[in-house]
Amino acid sequence: MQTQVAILGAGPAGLFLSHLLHLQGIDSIVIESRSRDYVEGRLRAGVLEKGTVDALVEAGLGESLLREGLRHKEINFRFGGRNHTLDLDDLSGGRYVTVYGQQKVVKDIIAARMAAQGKILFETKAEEILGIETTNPRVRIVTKNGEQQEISCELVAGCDGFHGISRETIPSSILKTFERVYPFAWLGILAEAPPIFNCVTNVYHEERGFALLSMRSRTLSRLYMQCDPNEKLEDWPDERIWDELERRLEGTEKCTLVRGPILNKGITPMRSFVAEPMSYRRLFLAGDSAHIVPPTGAKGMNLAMADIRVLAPAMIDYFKTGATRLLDAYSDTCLRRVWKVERFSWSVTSMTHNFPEESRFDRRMRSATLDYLTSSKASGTTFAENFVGLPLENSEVQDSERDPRTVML
Ligand code: RFL
Ligand code: PHB
Repeated sequence: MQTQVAILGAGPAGLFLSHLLHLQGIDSIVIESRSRDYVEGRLRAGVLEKGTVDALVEAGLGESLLREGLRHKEINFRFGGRNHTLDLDDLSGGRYVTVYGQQKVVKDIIAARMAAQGKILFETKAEEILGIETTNPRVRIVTKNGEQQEISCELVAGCDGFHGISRETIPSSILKTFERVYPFAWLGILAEAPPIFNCVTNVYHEERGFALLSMRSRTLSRLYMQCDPNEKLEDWPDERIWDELERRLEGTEKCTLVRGPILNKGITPMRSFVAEPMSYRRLFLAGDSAHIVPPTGAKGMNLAMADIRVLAPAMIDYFKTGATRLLDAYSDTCLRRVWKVERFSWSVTSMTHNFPEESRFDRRMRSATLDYLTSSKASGTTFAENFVGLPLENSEVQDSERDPRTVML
């Protein structure tokens, strides 16, 4: 098989890239180890920054998103048993976030690719990327029948998530990784129950820790709470989950959850991770393959989409003009934003989660930080600016500033 761009992974990053390339007449093949049903049903993120929504709409992918997405101009923090609201609209100069499930974004893009006869190879695993230092890289794949094939291409996009194979293709002498694994996980549920607040609510309880109340529609709640990373789902029958969530919500300002059937449960470990550089010769990493943020802050998918908003124009410029300037600057351009978003996600996690071996003083500091956040315009503005989404970085990197490891040829 032959294509211009081989894309590993049909998550939001890989799919959006193949769609944007297609709009400019550039051919790609997406390789995805899972089935279409699995990818479309995978329950994950829900909060889209305005920049992500605008990019999807501009690319003709906004029909359901604009109809069904819930616009949130506020975010709540509940601590000390009381609710406090940040007015994102006011603090960020009229910006907001949109709640729309990641699996819907994935479904919308797959539908658009299928309608355009796009090539997505489901249940096909990328096993190895070969010849990345040559002008003709290849991806070795294995189909669901166990058949081995090669895809020959000009550029490779590594959008295969944290556990993919792309990142390891970068020689270990060049790849640097930065990581922090948190001493807690998130237990998340999707429940057929109307949300009790009409915006995302971060809850902090000094003894019991973090909880998050979000939603997918007016009748579906998406709820999370911090738990021990070694905890097993079997130990969390439905009633125990509701009881624990309610304990984290106790306080003077009453707030009672509506309990309903739990449709889905999962435990997600929490980490911060960055790989540098994000490109090597003809391989370009995007999304979770290059960086992970803890989900507090709701940034993972947005960051993946932001990478693609830099990568797609760079690839298009290369195929249209032969220029490698934007591709060579890709890693540096993305990493400036990545580190700022890593900082935000880490700081919101630290501000709202209990860590082992803390003193009562440490926990009271956390409540004081939240109090400052929700009562100071300066602090609220900083939070809002990050939560609605920082602007994309400019790709105009000077030759002298460019990381020589990322130069394509
Ligand atoms: P994905 O979505 O992981 O897709 C990678 C794809 O690559 C495939 N793959 C391979 N295919 C072929 N060959 C191989 N060798 C392969 N190895 C892997 C995989 O099957 C998969 O389909 O990465 P991508 O596209 O970079 O997208 C990243 C996002 O999925 C992720 O950052 C977000 O879900 C994170 N996240 C959130 N992000 C937000 O922006 N807002 C949120 O509100 C938000 N909430 C969340 C989240 C993630 C969560 N979990 C479960 C980790 C809440 C949670 C609980
Ligand atoms: C979600 O709705 O899934 C969600 C909301 C806010 C977060 C993370 C996830 O910080």
